[in-house]
Amino acid sequence: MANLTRSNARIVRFAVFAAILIACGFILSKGSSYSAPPSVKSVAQPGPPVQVATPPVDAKDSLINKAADAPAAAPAAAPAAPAAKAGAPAVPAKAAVPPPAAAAPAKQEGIPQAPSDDIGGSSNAKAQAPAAAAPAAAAAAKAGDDKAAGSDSNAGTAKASGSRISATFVSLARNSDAQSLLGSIRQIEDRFNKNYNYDWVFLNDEPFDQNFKDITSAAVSGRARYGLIPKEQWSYPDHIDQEKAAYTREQMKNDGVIYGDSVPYRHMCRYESGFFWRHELMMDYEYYWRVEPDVKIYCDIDYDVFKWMKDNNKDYSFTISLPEYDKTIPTLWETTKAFIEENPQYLDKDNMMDWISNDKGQTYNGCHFWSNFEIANLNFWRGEAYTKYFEALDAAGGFFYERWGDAPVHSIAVSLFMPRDKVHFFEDVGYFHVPFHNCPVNKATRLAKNCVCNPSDDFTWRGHSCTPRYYSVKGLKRPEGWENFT
Ligand SMILES: Nc1nc2c(ncn2[C@@H]2O[C@H](COP(=O)(O)OP(=O)(O)O)[C@@H](O)[C@H]2O)c(=O)[nH]1
Ligand SMILES: [Mg+2]
Repeated sequence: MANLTRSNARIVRFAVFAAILIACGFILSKGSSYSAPPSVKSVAQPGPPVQVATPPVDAKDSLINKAADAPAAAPAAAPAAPAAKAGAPAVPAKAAVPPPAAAAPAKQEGIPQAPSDDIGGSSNAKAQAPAAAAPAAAAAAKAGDDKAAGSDSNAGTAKASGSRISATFVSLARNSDAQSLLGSIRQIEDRFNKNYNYDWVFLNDEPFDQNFKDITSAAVSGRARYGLIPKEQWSYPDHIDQEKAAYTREQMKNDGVIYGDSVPYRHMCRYESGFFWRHELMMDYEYYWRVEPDVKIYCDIDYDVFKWMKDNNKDYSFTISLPEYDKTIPTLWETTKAFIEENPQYLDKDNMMDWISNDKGQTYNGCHFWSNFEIANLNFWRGEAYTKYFEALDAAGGFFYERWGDAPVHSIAVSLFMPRDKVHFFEDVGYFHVPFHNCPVNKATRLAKNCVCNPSDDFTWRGHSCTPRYYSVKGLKRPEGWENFT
Protein backbone atom coordinates (compact mmCIF):
# COMPACT_ATOMS: atom_id res chain seq x y z
CA MET A 1 0.00 0.00 0.00
CA ALA A 2 2.83 2.27 0.96
CA ASN A 3 4.62 1.33 -2.33
CA LEU A 4 1.51 1.98 -4.35
CA THR A 5 1.04 5.41 -2.74
CA ARG A 6 4.73 6.32 -3.38
CA SER A 7 4.54 5.35 -7.09
CA ASN A 8 1.26 7.29 -7.48
CA ALA A 9 2.98 10.30 -6.01
CA ARG A 10 5.86 9.89 -8.49
CA ILE A 11 3.40 9.70 -11.40
CA VAL A 12 1.66 12.87 -10.20
CA ARG A 13 5.02 14.73 -9.83
CA PHE A 14 6.06 13.61 -13.32
CA ALA A 15 2.73 14.74 -14.78
CA VAL A 16 3.02 18.16 -13.13
CA PHE A 17 6.65 18.56 -14.38
CA ALA A 18 5.65 17.55 -17.92
CA ALA A 19 2.78 20.02 -17.86
CA ILE A 20 5.13 22.84 -16.79
CA LEU A 21 7.56 21.94 -19.59
CA ILE A 22 4.82 22.02 -22.22
CA ALA A 23 3.50 25.33 -20.90
CA CYS A 24 7.00 26.89 -21.01
CA GLY A 25 7.55 25.71 -24.56
CA PHE A 26 4.25 27.17 -25.60
CA ILE A 27 4.91 30.53 -23.96
CA LEU A 28 8.42 30.77 -25.41
CA SER A 29 7.43 30.03 -28.97
CA LYS A 30 4.24 32.12 -29.04
CA GLY A 31 5.61 35.00 -27.02
CA SER A 32 8.37 35.99 -29.49
CA SER A 33 6.15 35.98 -32.47
CA TYR A 34 3.58 38.14 -30.77
CA SER A 35 5.89 40.83 -29.47
CA ALA A 36 8.20 41.22 -32.49
CA PRO A 37 5.97 43.03 -34.97
CA PRO A 38 5.22 46.06 -32.79
CA SER A 39 8.87 46.55 -31.90
CA VAL A 40 10.00 46.33 -35.53
CA LYS A 41 7.30 48.77 -36.50
CA SER A 42 8.20 51.30 -33.85
CA VAL A 43 11.86 51.33 -34.90
CA ALA A 44 11.16 51.52 -38.59
CA GLN A 45 8.48 54.17 -38.58
CA PRO A 46 10.21 57.41 -37.50
CA GLY A 47 12.90 57.63 -40.10
CA PRO A 48 13.52 55.03 -42.75
CA PRO A 49 16.95 56.02 -44.09
CA VAL A 50 15.90 55.70 -47.69
CA GLN A 51 13.14 58.22 -47.26
CA VAL A 52 15.46 60.80 -45.73
CA ALA A 53 18.41 60.15 -47.95
CA THR A 54 16.55 60.89 -51.15
CA PRO A 55 14.51 63.94 -50.32
CA PRO A 56 12.41 65.66 -52.87
CA VAL A 57 13.98 69.09 -53.21
CA ASP A 58 10.85 70.93 -52.26
CA ALA A 59 10.09 68.88 -49.17
CA LYS A 60 12.24 71.19 -47.10
CA ASP A 61 10.39 71.85 -43.91
CA SER A 62 8.91 68.45 -43.49
CA LEU A 63 12.35 66.87 -43.74
CA ILE A 64 13.83 69.21 -41.21
CA ASN A 65 10.96 68.48 -38.89
CA LYS A 66 11.38 64.78 -39.39
CA ALA A 67 15.03 64.92 -38.55
CA ALA A 68 14.31 66.90 -35.43
CA ASP A 69 11.61 64.49 -34.44
CA ALA A 70 13.86 61.49 -34.63
CA PRO A 71 16.43 62.07 -31.94
CA ALA A 72 18.01 58.64 -31.98
CA ALA A 73 17.93 58.02 -35.70
CA ALA A 74 21.60 58.45 -36.47
CA PRO A 75 21.38 57.21 -40.05
CA ALA A 76 18.60 59.68 -40.72
CA ALA A 77 20.48 62.58 -39.15
CA ALA A 78 23.49 62.52 -41.44
CA PRO A 79 21.61 62.57 -44.72
CA ALA A 80 19.39 65.35 -43.46
CA ALA A 81 21.86 68.03 -44.51
CA PRO A 82 21.07 67.95 -48.24
CA ALA A 83 17.67 69.23 -47.36
CA ALA A 84 19.19 72.16 -45.55
CA LYS A 85 21.35 72.92 -48.53
CA ALA A 86 18.51 72.58 -50.93
CA GLY A 87 17.28 75.95 -49.85
CA ALA A 88 15.55 74.86 -46.70
CA PRO A 89 16.41 76.41 -43.36
CA ALA A 90 20.01 75.67 -42.60
CA VAL A 91 19.22 73.54 -39.61
CA PRO A 92 22.28 71.37 -39.35
CA ALA A 93 22.04 67.65 -38.89
CA LYS A 94 23.87 68.19 -35.63
CA ALA A 95 21.09 70.39 -34.37
CA ALA A 96 18.63 67.72 -35.29
CA VAL A 97 20.18 65.12 -33.03
CA PRO A 98 19.20 66.61 -29.67
CA PRO A 99 15.54 66.65 -28.73
CA PRO A 100 13.33 69.06 -30.69
CA ALA A 101 13.96 71.80 -28.15
CA ALA A 102 17.40 72.22 -29.76
CA ALA A 103 15.72 73.80 -32.76
CA ALA A 104 15.12 76.98 -30.80
CA PRO A 105 18.76 77.77 -29.97
CA ALA A 106 19.70 77.14 -33.61
CA LYS A 107 17.26 79.80 -34.68
CA GLN A 108 18.39 82.17 -32.01
CA GLU A 109 21.91 81.86 -33.27
CA GLY A 110 20.60 83.31 -36.43
CA ILE A 111 20.35 80.30 -38.65
CA PRO A 112 17.74 81.77 -40.91
CA GLN A 113 14.46 80.45 -42.14
CA ALA A 114 13.84 80.25 -45.86
CA PRO A 115 11.96 83.39 -46.85
CA SER A 116 9.23 83.43 -49.42
CA ASP A 117 11.41 85.22 -51.94
CA ASP A 118 14.22 82.71 -51.61
CA ILE A 119 14.05 81.49 -55.14
CA GLY A 120 17.51 80.10 -55.57
CA GLY A 121 17.10 77.11 -53.36
CA SER A 122 16.03 74.53 -55.82
CA SER A 123 18.89 74.90 -58.22
CA ASN A 124 21.24 75.15 -55.30
CA ALA A 125 20.48 71.55 -54.44
CA LYS A 126 22.77 70.23 -57.10
CA ALA A 127 25.67 72.18 -55.73
CA GLN A 128 25.75 69.71 -52.91
CA ALA A 129 26.98 66.86 -55.02
CA PRO A 130 29.57 64.72 -53.27
CA ALA A 131 32.28 66.11 -55.56
CA ALA A 132 32.40 69.26 -53.50
CA ALA A 133 32.11 67.30 -50.34
CA ALA A 134 35.20 65.22 -50.10
CA PRO A 135 37.66 68.10 -50.48
CA ALA A 136 35.73 70.03 -47.88
CA ALA A 137 35.98 67.30 -45.33
CA ALA A 138 39.56 66.54 -46.29
CA ALA A 139 40.61 70.15 -46.03
CA ALA A 140 38.98 70.48 -42.67
CA ALA A 141 40.58 67.29 -41.48
CA LYS A 142 43.94 68.51 -42.74
CA ALA A 143 43.48 71.68 -40.80
CA GLY A 144 42.95 69.55 -37.74
CA ASP A 145 39.40 70.74 -37.62
CA ASP A 146 37.20 68.24 -35.91
CA LYS A 147 34.23 70.21 -37.16
CA ALA A 148 34.26 68.48 -40.50
CA ALA A 149 35.44 64.96 -40.07
CA GLY A 150 32.67 63.47 -42.16
CA SER A 151 33.19 61.73 -45.44
CA ASP A 152 30.75 63.81 -47.40
CA SER A 153 29.71 67.42 -47.69
CA ASN A 154 26.63 66.88 -45.65
CA ALA A 155 28.56 65.66 -42.70
CA GLY A 156 30.98 68.50 -43.22
CA THR A 157 28.18 70.99 -43.34
CA ALA A 158 26.60 69.63 -40.25
CA LYS A 159 29.81 69.72 -38.29
CA ALA A 160 30.88 73.13 -39.49
CA SER A 161 27.51 74.64 -38.87
CA GLY A 162 27.68 73.57 -35.26
CA SER A 163 30.01 76.47 -34.53
CA ARG A 164 29.03 78.84 -37.30
CA ILE A 165 27.74 82.22 -36.41
CA SER A 166 24.95 84.18 -38.03
CA ALA A 167 26.69 85.50 -41.12
CA THR A 168 26.41 85.67 -44.88
CA PHE A 169 28.21 86.75 -47.98
CA VAL A 170 26.47 89.56 -49.78
CA SER A 171 26.90 90.61 -53.38
CA LEU A 172 25.18 93.47 -55.08
CA ALA A 173 25.17 92.59 -58.75
CA ARG A 174 23.56 92.97 -62.14
CA ASN A 175 22.55 90.01 -64.26
CA SER A 176 25.42 90.90 -66.56
CA ASP A 177 27.81 90.42 -63.62
CA ALA A 178 27.06 86.69 -63.40
CA GLN A 179 30.25 85.39 -64.99
CA SER A 180 32.59 87.84 -63.29
CA LEU A 181 30.96 87.22 -59.94
CA LEU A 182 31.28 83.49 -60.50
CA GLY A 183 35.06 83.84 -60.47
CA SER A 184 34.91 85.61 -57.11
CA ILE A 185 32.56 83.02 -55.65
CA ARG A 186 34.66 80.10 -56.85
CA GLN A 187 37.76 81.45 -55.15
CA ILE A 188 36.01 82.22 -51.87
CA GLU A 189 34.41 78.81 -51.85
CA ASP A 190 37.67 77.03 -52.60
CA ARG A 191 39.74 79.03 -50.17
CA PHE A 192 37.23 79.30 -47.35
CA ASN A 193 33.56 78.61 -47.58
CA LYS A 194 33.72 74.97 -48.67
CA ASN A 195 34.54 74.29 -45.03
CA TYR A 196 31.81 76.46 -43.54
CA ASN A 197 28.96 76.70 -46.03
CA TYR A 198 27.81 80.18 -45.10
CA ASP A 199 24.87 81.58 -47.04
CA TRP A 200 25.19 83.94 -49.94
CA VAL A 201 22.75 86.80 -50.47
CA PHE A 202 22.56 88.34 -53.94
CA LEU A 203 20.89 91.72 -54.33
CA ASN A 204 19.85 93.49 -57.50
CA ASP A 205 17.80 96.50 -58.52
CA GLU A 206 16.23 94.31 -61.21
CA PRO A 207 14.98 90.73 -60.85
CA PHE A 208 17.76 88.18 -61.22
CA ASP A 209 17.39 86.09 -64.34
CA GLN A 210 17.53 82.31 -64.45
CA ASN A 211 21.06 82.25 -65.83
CA PHE A 212 22.36 84.32 -62.93
CA LYS A 213 20.61 82.09 -60.44
CA ASP A 214 21.71 78.86 -62.08
CA ILE A 215 25.35 79.86 -62.27
CA THR A 216 25.68 81.31 -58.80
CA SER A 217 23.57 78.80 -56.91
CA ALA A 218 25.59 75.97 -58.39
CA ALA A 219 28.78 77.53 -57.07
CA VAL A 220 27.91 78.37 -53.49
CA SER A 221 28.05 75.72 -50.80
CA GLY A 222 25.60 77.40 -48.45
CA ARG A 223 22.18 78.66 -49.35
CA ALA A 224 21.91 81.02 -52.31
CA ARG A 225 19.30 83.70 -51.72
CA TYR A 226 18.16 86.29 -54.22
CA GLY A 227 16.67 89.63 -53.29
CA LEU A 228 15.13 92.47 -55.24
CA ILE A 229 15.94 95.98 -54.04
CA PRO A 230 12.85 98.09 -53.30
CA LYS A 231 12.46 100.82 -55.92
CA GLU A 232 12.51 103.65 -53.38
CA GLN A 233 15.99 102.61 -52.28
CA TRP A 234 17.32 102.80 -55.82
CA SER A 235 15.87 106.07 -57.07
CA TYR A 236 16.16 109.78 -56.41
CA PRO A 237 14.74 110.99 -53.11
CA ASP A 238 12.10 113.68 -53.62
CA HIS A 239 14.30 116.50 -52.44
CA ILE A 240 16.94 115.97 -55.12
CA ASP A 241 17.02 118.61 -57.81
CA GLN A 242 17.37 116.57 -61.00
CA GLU A 243 18.77 119.43 -63.02
CA LYS A 244 21.44 120.18 -60.50
CA ALA A 245 22.37 116.49 -60.40
CA ALA A 246 22.58 116.32 -64.19
CA TYR A 247 24.77 119.41 -64.27
CA THR A 248 27.19 117.82 -61.81
CA ARG A 249 27.44 114.69 -63.89
CA GLU A 250 28.28 116.73 -66.95
CA GLN A 251 30.97 118.62 -65.06
CA MET A 252 32.50 115.46 -63.67
CA LYS A 253 32.51 113.87 -67.09
CA ASN A 254 34.43 116.85 -68.44
CA ASP A 255 36.83 116.61 -65.51
CA GLY A 256 37.47 112.95 -66.29
CA VAL A 257 36.20 111.72 -62.92
CA ILE A 258 35.76 107.96 -62.98
CA TYR A 259 32.03 107.08 -63.06
CA GLY A 260 31.54 110.87 -62.93
CA ASP A 261 28.58 110.84 -65.31
CA SER A 262 27.05 107.56 -64.18
CA VAL A 263 23.59 107.55 -62.63
CA PRO A 264 23.52 103.81 -61.71
CA TYR A 265 26.90 104.12 -60.00
CA ARG A 266 25.45 106.83 -57.77
CA HIS A 267 22.45 104.70 -56.89
CA MET A 268 24.84 101.85 -56.16
CA CYS A 269 26.95 104.00 -53.81
CA ARG A 270 23.88 105.31 -52.04
CA TYR A 271 22.45 101.82 -51.69
CA GLU A 272 25.67 100.40 -50.25
CA SER A 273 25.89 103.38 -47.94
CA GLY A 274 22.40 103.36 -46.60
CA PHE A 275 20.33 100.33 -47.44
CA PHE A 276 21.90 96.94 -48.06
CA TRP A 277 21.67 95.88 -44.43
CA ARG A 278 18.00 96.79 -44.35
CA HIS A 279 17.09 94.29 -47.03
CA GLU A 280 14.65 91.68 -45.80
CA LEU A 281 17.10 88.87 -46.52
CA MET A 282 19.85 90.56 -44.52
CA MET A 283 17.69 90.71 -41.41
CA ASP A 284 18.64 87.13 -40.65
CA TYR A 285 22.31 87.90 -40.09
CA GLU A 286 24.71 89.61 -37.76
CA TYR A 287 27.90 89.63 -39.86
CA TYR A 288 28.49 89.88 -43.60
CA TRP A 289 31.30 89.65 -46.08
CA ARG A 290 30.82 91.86 -49.12
CA VAL A 291 31.99 90.32 -52.37
CA GLU A 292 32.27 91.99 -55.76
CA PRO A 293 32.77 90.57 -59.25
CA ASP A 294 36.31 89.82 -60.44
CA VAL A 295 38.03 89.84 -57.10
CA LYS A 296 40.73 87.33 -56.22
CA ILE A 297 41.45 85.54 -52.99
CA TYR A 298 45.12 84.65 -52.96
CA CYS A 299 45.52 82.54 -49.82
CA ASP A 300 43.75 79.82 -47.87
CA ILE A 301 41.53 81.17 -45.15
CA ASP A 302 41.84 78.27 -42.76
CA TYR A 303 39.72 79.58 -39.92
CA ASP A 304 36.20 80.90 -39.63
CA VAL A 305 36.72 84.62 -40.19
CA PHE A 306 33.17 85.48 -39.19
CA LYS A 307 33.50 83.66 -35.91
CA TRP A 308 36.93 85.17 -35.43
CA MET A 309 35.44 88.66 -35.78
CA LYS A 310 32.78 87.90 -33.24
CA ASP A 311 35.05 86.10 -30.78
CA ASN A 312 37.58 88.92 -30.96
CA ASN A 313 35.04 91.69 -30.63
CA LYS A 314 35.72 93.16 -34.09
CA ASP A 315 32.99 94.97 -35.97
CA TYR A 316 34.71 96.12 -39.14
CA SER A 317 37.59 94.76 -41.18
CA PHE A 318 39.44 95.57 -44.37
CA THR A 319 42.23 94.41 -46.65
CA ILE A 320 43.15 97.58 -48.56
CA SER A 321 42.94 101.26 -47.67
CA LEU A 322 43.76 104.35 -49.69
CA PRO A 323 42.83 108.03 -50.10
CA GLU A 324 39.65 108.98 -51.92
CA TYR A 325 39.68 110.97 -55.15
CA ASP A 326 38.72 114.32 -53.65
CA LYS A 327 36.79 115.54 -56.69
CA THR A 328 34.10 113.02 -55.79
CA ILE A 329 33.58 114.34 -52.25
CA PRO A 330 34.05 118.15 -52.15
CA THR A 331 31.56 118.71 -49.31
CA LEU A 332 31.50 115.33 -47.57
CA TRP A 333 33.71 116.44 -44.72
CA GLU A 334 31.89 119.71 -44.13
CA THR A 335 28.63 117.79 -43.98
CA THR A 336 30.20 115.31 -41.56
CA LYS A 337 31.55 118.01 -39.32
CA ALA A 338 28.14 119.69 -39.17
CA PHE A 339 26.63 116.35 -38.18
CA ILE A 340 29.17 115.81 -35.40
CA GLU A 341 28.66 119.30 -34.07
CA GLU A 342 24.94 118.68 -33.84
CA ASN A 343 25.36 115.14 -32.52
CA PRO A 344 28.54 114.99 -30.45
CA GLN A 345 27.13 112.07 -28.49
CA TYR A 346 27.82 109.71 -31.40
CA LEU A 347 31.54 110.36 -31.49
CA ASP A 348 33.19 107.37 -29.83
CA LYS A 349 35.60 108.37 -27.08
CA ASP A 350 38.16 105.97 -28.56
CA ASN A 351 37.57 106.95 -32.17
CA MET A 352 40.10 106.88 -34.99
CA MET A 353 39.90 110.52 -36.08
CA ASP A 354 43.70 110.50 -36.26
CA TRP A 355 43.52 108.01 -39.12
CA ILE A 356 41.15 110.07 -41.30
CA SER A 357 42.44 113.51 -40.41
CA ASN A 358 45.97 114.91 -40.16
CA ASP A 359 44.80 118.03 -38.31
CA LYS A 360 42.55 116.75 -35.54
CA GLY A 361 39.42 116.84 -37.63
CA GLN A 362 39.71 120.14 -39.44
CA THR A 363 40.14 118.44 -42.79
CA TYR A 364 39.65 114.91 -44.14
CA ASN A 365 42.77 113.28 -45.51
CA GLY A 366 40.68 111.00 -47.73
CA CYS A 367 41.80 107.74 -46.10
CA HIS A 368 39.18 105.07 -46.46
CA PHE A 369 38.81 101.33 -46.26
CA TRP A 370 38.25 99.96 -49.73
CA SER A 371 34.73 98.72 -49.26
CA ASN A 372 34.62 96.25 -52.13
CA PHE A 373 35.93 93.97 -49.38
CA GLU A 374 34.26 94.23 -46.00
CA ILE A 375 33.68 91.74 -43.26
CA ALA A 376 31.67 93.59 -40.69
CA ASN A 377 28.92 93.59 -38.13
CA LEU A 378 25.58 94.64 -39.59
CA ASN A 379 24.50 96.00 -36.24
CA PHE A 380 26.89 98.90 -36.63
CA TRP A 381 25.01 100.11 -39.72
CA ARG A 382 21.71 99.35 -38.02
CA GLY A 383 22.65 101.44 -34.99
CA GLU A 384 21.40 104.91 -34.23
CA ALA A 385 24.65 106.78 -34.90
CA TYR A 386 25.11 105.45 -38.41
CA THR A 387 21.42 105.60 -39.30
CA LYS A 388 21.27 109.27 -38.34
CA TYR A 389 24.57 109.98 -40.08
CA PHE A 390 23.32 108.43 -43.32
CA GLU A 391 20.09 110.40 -43.09
CA ALA A 392 22.07 113.62 -42.73
CA LEU A 393 24.25 112.78 -45.73
CA ASP A 394 21.28 111.77 -47.82
CA ALA A 395 19.48 115.00 -46.95
CA ALA A 396 22.54 116.96 -48.06
CA GLY A 397 22.27 115.29 -51.47
CA GLY A 398 25.97 114.58 -52.06
CA PHE A 399 25.32 111.11 -53.44
CA PHE A 400 23.83 112.88 -56.48
CA TYR A 401 25.24 116.43 -56.48
CA GLU A 402 28.74 115.05 -56.04
CA ARG A 403 29.62 111.37 -56.24
CA TRP A 404 30.03 110.29 -52.67
CA GLY A 405 31.22 106.72 -52.52
CA ASP A 406 30.12 104.18 -49.94
CA ALA A 407 33.78 103.58 -49.09
CA PRO A 408 34.52 107.03 -47.62
CA VAL A 409 31.07 107.16 -46.06
CA HIS A 410 31.50 103.81 -44.32
CA SER A 411 35.07 104.59 -43.37
CA ILE A 412 34.37 107.99 -41.85
CA ALA A 413 31.55 106.49 -39.80
CA VAL A 414 33.67 103.55 -38.63
CA SER A 415 36.52 105.89 -37.73
CA LEU A 416 34.30 108.24 -35.75
CA PHE A 417 31.54 106.16 -34.21
CA MET A 418 33.31 102.86 -33.52
CA PRO A 419 36.01 102.24 -30.92
CA ARG A 420 39.29 101.75 -32.74
CA ASP A 421 39.85 98.33 -31.21
CA LYS A 422 36.90 97.00 -33.16
CA VAL A 423 38.56 97.62 -36.49
CA HIS A 424 40.74 94.90 -37.98
CA PHE A 425 43.14 94.66 -40.90
CA PHE A 426 43.14 91.18 -42.46
CA GLU A 427 46.78 91.04 -43.36
CA ASP A 428 46.53 87.30 -44.03
CA VAL A 429 43.60 87.50 -46.45
CA GLY A 430 45.37 87.79 -49.79
CA TYR A 431 43.02 89.88 -51.92
CA PHE A 432 42.81 91.65 -55.23
CA HIS A 433 40.32 94.08 -56.71
CA VAL A 434 41.57 95.86 -59.75
CA PRO A 435 44.07 97.50 -59.53
CA PHE A 436 45.29 96.83 -55.96
CA HIS A 437 46.64 93.74 -54.24
CA ASN A 438 46.88 92.74 -50.63
CA CYS A 439 49.58 90.08 -50.57
CA PRO A 440 51.07 89.09 -47.20
CA VAL A 441 54.66 90.32 -47.24
CA ASN A 442 55.60 87.76 -44.64
CA LYS A 443 56.98 84.70 -46.45
CA ALA A 444 56.05 82.26 -43.69
CA THR A 445 52.44 83.43 -43.89
CA ARG A 446 52.38 83.01 -47.66
CA LEU A 447 53.77 79.49 -47.45
CA ALA A 448 51.53 78.41 -44.59
CA LYS A 449 48.44 79.64 -46.41
CA ASN A 450 49.30 78.50 -49.92
CA CYS A 451 49.22 82.03 -51.28
CA VAL A 452 49.66 82.48 -55.00
CA CYS A 453 50.35 86.23 -55.03
CA ASN A 454 53.61 88.05 -55.53
CA PRO A 455 54.52 90.22 -52.52
CA SER A 456 56.13 92.73 -54.80
CA ASP A 457 52.61 93.52 -56.04
CA ASP A 458 51.42 94.23 -52.50
CA PHE A 459 49.87 97.66 -52.03
CA THR A 460 49.75 97.68 -48.23
CA TRP A 461 53.10 99.35 -47.55
CA ARG A 462 53.26 101.59 -50.59
CA GLY A 463 53.37 105.35 -50.19
CA HIS A 464 49.82 105.82 -51.42
CA SER A 465 48.31 103.25 -49.05
CA CYS A 466 46.64 104.40 -45.83
CA THR A 467 47.41 101.14 -44.05
CA PRO A 468 50.84 102.24 -42.74
CA ARG A 469 49.08 105.19 -41.11
CA TYR A 470 46.54 102.77 -39.68
CA TYR A 471 49.37 100.75 -38.12
CA SER A 472 50.92 103.92 -36.73
CA VAL A 473 47.83 105.42 -35.15
CA LYS A 474 46.96 102.08 -33.57
CA GLY A 475 50.52 101.40 -32.49
CA LEU A 476 50.58 98.04 -34.25
CA LYS A 477 53.70 96.03 -34.96
CA ARG A 478 54.33 95.86 -38.69
CA PRO A 479 54.97 92.46 -40.28
CA GLU A 480 58.56 91.41 -40.70
CA GLY A 481 60.12 92.74 -43.91
CA TRP A 482 57.43 95.35 -44.63
CA GLU A 483 60.11 97.92 -45.44
CA ASN A 484 61.13 95.89 -48.49
CA PHE A 485 57.74 96.45 -50.07
CA THR A 486 57.22 100.20 -49.81
N1 LIG B 1 22.40 95.60 -59.29
C1 LIG B 1 23.33 96.46 -59.64
N2 LIG B 1 24.57 96.31 -59.15
C2 LIG B 1 25.51 97.19 -59.52
C3 LIG B 1 25.25 98.27 -60.39
N3 LIG B 1 26.39 98.97 -60.57
C4 LIG B 1 27.33 98.35 -59.84
N4 LIG B 1 26.81 97.27 -59.20
C5 LIG B 1 27.50 96.36 -58.27
O1 LIG B 1 28.06 97.19 -57.29
C6 LIG B 1 29.35 96.77 -56.95
C7 LIG B 1 30.35 97.87 -57.30
O2 LIG B 1 30.36 98.08 -58.67
P1 LIG B 1 31.71 98.06 -59.52
O3 LIG B 1 31.32 98.20 -60.94
O4 LIG B 1 32.51 96.87 -59.14
O5 LIG B 1 32.38 99.38 -58.99
P2 LIG B 1 33.92 99.68 -58.66
O6 LIG B 1 34.45 98.52 -57.89
O7 LIG B 1 33.88 100.93 -57.85
O8 LIG B 1 34.61 99.85 -59.98
C8 LIG B 1 29.59 95.48 -57.72
O9 LIG B 1 29.24 94.41 -56.87
C9 LIG B 1 28.65 95.59 -58.88
O10 LIG B 1 28.24 94.33 -59.32
C10 LIG B 1 23.91 98.40 -60.90
O11 LIG B 1 23.57 99.30 -61.65
N5 LIG B 1 23.00 97.46 -60.48
MG1 LIG C 1 34.28 96.51 -58.14
